[in-house]
Amino acid sequence: NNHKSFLIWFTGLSGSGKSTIANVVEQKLHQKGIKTYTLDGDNIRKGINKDLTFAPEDRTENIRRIAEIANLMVDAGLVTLAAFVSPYKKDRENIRSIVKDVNFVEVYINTSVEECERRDVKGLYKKARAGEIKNMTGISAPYEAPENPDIEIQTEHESVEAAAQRIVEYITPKLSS
Ligand code: GGZ
Repeated sequence: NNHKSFLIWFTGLSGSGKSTIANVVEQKLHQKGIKTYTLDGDNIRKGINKDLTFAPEDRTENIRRIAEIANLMVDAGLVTLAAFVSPYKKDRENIRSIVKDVNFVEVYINTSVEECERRDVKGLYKKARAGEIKNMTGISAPYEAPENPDIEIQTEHESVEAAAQRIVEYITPKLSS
């Protein structure tokens, strides 16, 4: 088990499919005997970052802390996956400077806000439309799409399985180089 470690960073709207795809990537890496860890809203925003809101400056701090934690995990030899909306370009650029550039793979989960709103898995879009949630990305807060992601997934045109397979194929040669 002497592979290189990576940070695979998933960015996209709420409900775009980041965590779903990250989980399948993780299963596929486990099948290859690779140890991974996934950081997401469930284990970060409920714990270490529970003091942070969705205001722009708090999102920036959220992403900064996650990048620092991910950097430690990459140092420890794990293939680390991170699934966060991460809507600001400058915050995502900052991740690259915290984690060494060569160890960073940016995956843009490109699902339209119309489709995310149709899915509305957690009912957040409905609440945002009703004004019960402020700063909802895609509705009342911006999402700055990546211009040059390493991988882009259009979930309206590609299955979860195919997307996950494509990500695994992208990183596999890098694990041993
Ligand atoms: C966006 C929100 C908001 C607002 C709560 N805007 O689909 P989810 O539920 O599980 O993913 C979203 C998650 C976003 O947290 P992140 O830490 O990824 O955001 S950021 O990177 O911008 O800091 C959503 C839920 O939290 N959620 N309110 N206003 N998403």
